[in-house]
Amino acid sequence: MRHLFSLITFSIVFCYWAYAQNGITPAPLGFDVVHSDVLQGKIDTVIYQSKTVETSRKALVYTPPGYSKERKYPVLYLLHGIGGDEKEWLRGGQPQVILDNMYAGKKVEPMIVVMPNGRAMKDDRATGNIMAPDKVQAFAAFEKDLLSDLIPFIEDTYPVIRDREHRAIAGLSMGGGQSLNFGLGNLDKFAWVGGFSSAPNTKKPEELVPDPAKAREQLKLLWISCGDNDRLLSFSKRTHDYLVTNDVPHIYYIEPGVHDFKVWENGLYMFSQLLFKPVEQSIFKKSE
Ligand code: FER
Repeated sequence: MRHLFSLITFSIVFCYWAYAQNGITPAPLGFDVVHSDVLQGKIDTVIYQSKTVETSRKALVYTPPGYSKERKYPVLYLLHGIGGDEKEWLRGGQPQVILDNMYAGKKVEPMIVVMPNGRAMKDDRATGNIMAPDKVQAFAAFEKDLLSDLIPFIEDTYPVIRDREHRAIAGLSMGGGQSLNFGLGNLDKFAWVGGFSSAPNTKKPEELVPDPAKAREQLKLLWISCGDNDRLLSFSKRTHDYLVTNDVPHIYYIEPGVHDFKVWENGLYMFSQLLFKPVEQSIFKKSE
């Protein structure tokens, strides 16, 4: 009996450990709370010239604790939702605190995180009717601003590694749709792609991934997460279904929740831990 008990305990602990090694355990309590003994990264506001929008534009850049110009870093582009701007993640989601805590726990590869304004138009504020067609269209126009203006600016300004395997894109809601559209649409630019609660701007699966074999070969990680009570869940689900049918490895992570920062903070916590390191292929099995 004692042996049986030990065996069961061992099995539970081992399974948890094995699961944890894959970096896909949900965020623990306190992950988004400032701890006084944890070193902090730094947030800069940068201004870049956009040929696409024909104006200067703002973005926020988080550099990790211990950041040094003598090193070269991979970059995560982290995008906001329809009611937000470059400050939305900071206002609602504490990404700098989440990342600081993960660095302290050695859970994450040192990386630069860029939070742009994804509404690529001259007046890019989230004011007035945020659903107005020109404002919604500006989220699509951001693809060109990102690829032709912002990424070159970041790569000329910060010590970054300039290849697809060191570039990730993820976002929440409209930003999740953008990340899937731009990431999967530009596999020569991004090897790591994540959509948290992706919005109706997400392209139809067959447009998103017209060449499953190419996606299979090129992607390091494709992450799709959503709250189970999010009214936008169908946009993640239809993408997941197509990826399963077409045998494209990805993580589909549905958690209890709605369309809010609880899900997006957890998405950032789980996704960012997997970035820029070898991906254990067994993590894909869980989501199919
Ligand atoms: C819509 C519903 C939601 C839509 C966009 C959203 C463009 C975006 C939500 C968000 O970013 O939080 O019909 O159409």
